[in-house]
Amino acid sequence: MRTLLMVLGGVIAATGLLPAADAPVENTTITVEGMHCAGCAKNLSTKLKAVKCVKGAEVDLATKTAKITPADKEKVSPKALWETVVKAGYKPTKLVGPSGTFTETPGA
Ligand SMILES: [Cu+2]
Repeated sequence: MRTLLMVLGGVIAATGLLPAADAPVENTTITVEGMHCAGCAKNLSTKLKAVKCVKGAEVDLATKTAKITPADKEKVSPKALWETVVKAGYKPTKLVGPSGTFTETPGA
């Protein structure tokens, strides 16, 4: 099963449906546990938008993800985003962005 998934992933990447592995990642996606309703999602979105250099933040309650878009040519601190989620009262479990992938508070 695992091998099949890897093959499928390769086919999808080769057909260009997904960005190639070396394409620059600009957005940051955070997996967030602990949101219960649309109010939670809106609250978190507002707080993430207030972080330095953030242009947009879309929080999806169903998929438990927050997608953060940086302002033009700016780099958003993964640590600042992670801490914003924690301060808002939710639990970040994974952050994927230009600086890498984190499953605990990023160092900078
Ligand atoms: Cu709520």
